[in-house]
Amino acid sequence: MTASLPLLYSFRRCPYAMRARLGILFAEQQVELREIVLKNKPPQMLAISPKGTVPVLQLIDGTVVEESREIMEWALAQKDPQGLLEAEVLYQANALIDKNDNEFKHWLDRYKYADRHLEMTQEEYRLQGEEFLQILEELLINKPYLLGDKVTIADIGIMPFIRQFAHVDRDIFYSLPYPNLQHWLQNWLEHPIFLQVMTKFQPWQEDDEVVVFPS
Ligand SMILES: N[C@@H](CCC(=O)N[C@@H](CS)C(=O)NCC(=O)O)C(=O)O
Repeated sequence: MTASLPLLYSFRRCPYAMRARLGILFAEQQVELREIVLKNKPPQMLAISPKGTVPVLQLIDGTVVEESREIMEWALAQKDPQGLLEAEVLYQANALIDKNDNEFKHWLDRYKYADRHLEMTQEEYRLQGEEFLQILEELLINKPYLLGDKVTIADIGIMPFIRQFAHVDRDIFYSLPYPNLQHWLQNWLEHPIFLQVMTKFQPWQEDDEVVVFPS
């Protein structure tokens, strides 16, 4: 049987899966979506991607794309009406996403789960994470998006992680001296594409009807 749409294993609250879904929506692509539960991953997903992380995308030709950045890039390579992958800023966008994934995420996890990482206090973890927030704040001075007047892959690749950082303690986040970043995040949280990205789906079961995303 030939699959008619690429198949995306996803988890609503995972920031990596959010960036993949953002990429798919900005690229005006459609996928078959299977919502998973991390504690009970479907064997069908593990069979194509034994490393067991979401998101995982299986293309119609069977190719498996199992890194969120590659899923965004695959989607936008199909169609990129808003120019998120525009060459001019791509190097800078990738450097920012690298910093997010390789440095900020480390501090974000510790800030969020400080009770599991007792080497430093939660405030110390937050302050480490804030070094990245300061970089973003500077970039956003007089600009609606991280790299200028237009949305790029950096915005959609990083936004879910800043959301997660903010949601550890919203009162603290919105009291910090990052007005441009707070405004940027707020705009994303209200963005129609982000709202669509956060649509709730029941966890997939084998006999379920196909869920097409976006529908
Ligand atoms: N480098 C991967 C990381 C994905 C990742 O770590 N996803 C988390 C959920 S947010 C996961 O699936 N963790 C496996 C688990 O908790 O069992 C990517 O960019 O796609």
